[in-house]
Amino acid sequence: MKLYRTTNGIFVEQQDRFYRVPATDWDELIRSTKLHDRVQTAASAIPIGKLEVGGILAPIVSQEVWAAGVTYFRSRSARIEESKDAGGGDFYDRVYSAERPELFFKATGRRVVGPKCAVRIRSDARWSVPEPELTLLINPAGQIIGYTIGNDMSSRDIEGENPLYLPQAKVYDGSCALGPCVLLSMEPLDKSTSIGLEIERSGKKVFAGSTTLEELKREPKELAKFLFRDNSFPDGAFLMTGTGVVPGDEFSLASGDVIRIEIDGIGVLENLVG
Ligand code: DO4
Ligand code: MG
Repeated sequence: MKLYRTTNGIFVEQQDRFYRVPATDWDELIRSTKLHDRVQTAASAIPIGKLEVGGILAPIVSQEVWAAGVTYFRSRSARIEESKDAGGGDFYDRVYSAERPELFFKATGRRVVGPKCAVRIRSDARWSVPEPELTLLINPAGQIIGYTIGNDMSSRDIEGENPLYLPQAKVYDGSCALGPCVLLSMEPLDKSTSIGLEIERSGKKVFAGSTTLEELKREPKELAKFLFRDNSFPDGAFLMTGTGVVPGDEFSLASGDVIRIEIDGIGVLENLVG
């Protein structure tokens, strides 16, 4: 079942049919210990026409967004390379194999954009990339209740200059996109699940790459456990699980680019660079 937050209310999609979920408050629904039952009941009523669904919004209101880093070998290698002049390479190598993962604060709902909306590149960055990431939705009890698609927009030159600049490279207005829906499931996704990224410029594909969850070094459950250690989330939280797709060092995003991220079983998250 896929849960959508839209301009016309909350809806669930099951087997290509849409149903209205009788809830008006997104946070209340996400906090609910009966979430799956409530949504399942909604999906056994009469389906509605697709047009009634309205415009799709990012699936977030009061949830914080956090992110894990250096969880794929490709990310480790890219960070070592970008920070070699700053002496940061060793940190990335060490965190890749340490028991404690890298977890950082990424965004509040206000900084997140939904499908088809514009993500931003920083005005003081010269080297910007999207990071396509499987993103967990975790309830206040620390249980993974679903999955969405996330784009962890990043300023690689700022991050590479000094690892202490990470919050500035990662957290700014329009630095995160989530959506289009939450695939509700308490079960882990199959390791063969693929995460694809495509970037289009003036109608031409300028980058395409993909990975699978097989390449993710850490278990989503383990990442969620670390996030909730001595940290509470009364409205639940999103946790981006890191990127395994990094465009080559010559590539930087430009205004007008279209970013398309596809994850098997969830859908496609498409955003324009503003
Ligand atoms: O350590 C810097 C950020 C890493 C990250 O965002 C990723 O690996 O996805
Ligand atoms: Mg990332």
